[in-house]
Amino acid sequence: MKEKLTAYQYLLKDKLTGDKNRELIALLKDIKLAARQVSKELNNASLDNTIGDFMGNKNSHGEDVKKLDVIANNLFIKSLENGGNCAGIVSEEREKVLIFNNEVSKNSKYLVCIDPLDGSSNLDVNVPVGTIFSILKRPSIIDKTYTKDFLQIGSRQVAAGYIIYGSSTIYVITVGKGVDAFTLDPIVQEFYLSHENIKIPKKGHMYSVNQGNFYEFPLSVQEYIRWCEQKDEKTKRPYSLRYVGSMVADIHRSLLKGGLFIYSASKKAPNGKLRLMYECNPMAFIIEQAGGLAIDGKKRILDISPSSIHQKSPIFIGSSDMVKQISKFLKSKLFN
Ligand code: P6P
Repeated sequence: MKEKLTAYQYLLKDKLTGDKNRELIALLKDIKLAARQVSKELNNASLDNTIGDFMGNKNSHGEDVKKLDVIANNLFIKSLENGGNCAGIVSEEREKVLIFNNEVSKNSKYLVCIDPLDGSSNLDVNVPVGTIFSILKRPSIIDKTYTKDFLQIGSRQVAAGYIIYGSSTIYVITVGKGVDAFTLDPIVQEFYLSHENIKIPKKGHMYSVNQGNFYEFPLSVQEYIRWCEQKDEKTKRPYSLRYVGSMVADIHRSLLKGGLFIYSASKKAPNGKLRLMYECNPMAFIIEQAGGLAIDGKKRILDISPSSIHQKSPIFIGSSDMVKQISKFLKSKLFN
C-alpha cells in the first residue's frame, strides 16, 4: 500500500527540501487553507444563497461580479496576508496590486498573482470552477514592493498551480520539478497525493474552443478547426470538441487525457480574453512541466514580457503534437 502523503509532507520530502524552501512550502500551505475554505463555500453555496450576482456589481474589467467571486477573493487575501509568506498580490478581482505592509509579510520573498474563482459564470449550473495562481520571487526584499515587481516573464515563476472545485477538490502544482496533484479528503480536510509526476499525453484527440466565435477567428484558426473536423483514420480525426467554458476544467482534462485548449485572438477580442499573469502564465508553466507546450500563436507564453498586470494574451496550450500541428496553420502563408 503506497504511503498516503499530504501535500506538505510530499513537497518537503521530494520537491522542496532544505531550509531555503521553508517559506515557499508555507506559502503553498496558505493557498491550501484558502482553497479548503473556498471549497466549503462552493459546496454550500446553493444552501447559503451565495449563488448569483452580487447586486449588479461589476469588477475592474466591467464583468458581472458574483457573490462567490468576492468571497473567494477575500478568503485568499486573508490567508495570504495573515500567513506572512507573501509580500503582495495581483488579483483578477482587484484593479491595482495589493501590498501587505504587516511586519512579517513586507519582508517576504514572494509575490502571488491569482484568479481566485475562474469560471464563476458556471457556478449557477454546478459546472467545475477553479482558482489559478502564480508565485514569483520579489526582485528585492529590501525595497518596498511595487507594481513593476510583478511584471516578470512567465519563465521566472517559482511555482504555479490551480485548484479545481469539481466532483472532488484537486490541488495541482508545479515548483519546477514536474507536476503533482493532491485530492482533498473532505472528512479530514487535508489534501493527499493522488497524481504523482503527471505527464500530458503527447498526442490528443480533443480540441477545446468556443465554436460560437468561429467566424471571429483568424482564417488560420478557422482552417485548423476545419482540419480537426475532417475524417482521417490515420490521425484519428474527426477530433472531439470538448468545451466547458471554465479554463481550469478544460486544462485539467487536457492535462490528464491529452488535448488542445484554444482561446484565440478574434475580431472582438484582438488579444484574446485570458489574462497573462494569473491564467496563461501559470497554466503554461504547469503544462510545460508536464511535457506539453503553450504559445500565444507566435511565441512561447512563458517568454512574453508583461507590460501591465491585467494584460490579456491569446493562448494555444496542451499536448505537444497538437500545439505543433496548430502552429503550422498559424504560421502558414496560406492563411496569414
Ligand atoms: P468564453 C471564464 O469566464 C473564463 O475566464 C475561462 O475560465 C474560460 O476558459 C473562458 O473565460 C470562457 O470564455 O468567451 O468562451 O465564454
